[in-house]
Amino acid sequence: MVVAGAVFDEGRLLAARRSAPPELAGRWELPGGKLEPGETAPQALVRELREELGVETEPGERIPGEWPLAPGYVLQVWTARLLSGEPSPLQDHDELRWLARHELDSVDWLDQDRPAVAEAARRFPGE
Ligand code: 523
Repeated sequence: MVVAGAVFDEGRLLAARRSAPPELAGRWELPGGKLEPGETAPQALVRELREELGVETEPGERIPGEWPLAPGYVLQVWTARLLSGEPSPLQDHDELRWLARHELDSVDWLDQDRPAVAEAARRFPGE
């Protein structure tokens, strides 16, 4: 399983542009990664966001749905709140953007992330 985070801060959602592998490079995703043995999805999410972006986060609720990836993998998404740190593209990404609700269509999301982003859009804080 792969877990990704819908990270919200100040009413915006964090989008990350992949730098690898070549077939995904340049497309945007909700950041995250594969579960390691023994991890729960929220634990994996906190670890991946720390490794990839250098931030501490608190997982919130799971966004309903499960989206197929490569054979044997599915994508699940959890909301997450930024606790500390300023996200920077340390690993796997070459650009980050904070998107307001009306800007969600301004980046080229990975196909499999689109339905998750649409669901996440319904969870903008204060809306
Ligand atoms: N996706 C994906 N969307 C999305 C993520 C976080 C991942 O489609 N929001 C896909 C991309 C890869 C696979 O899931 O095909 C694994 O994601 P990756 O490479 O971010 O996971 P890692 O960092 O755990 O992978 P390894 O480098 O292999 O450990």
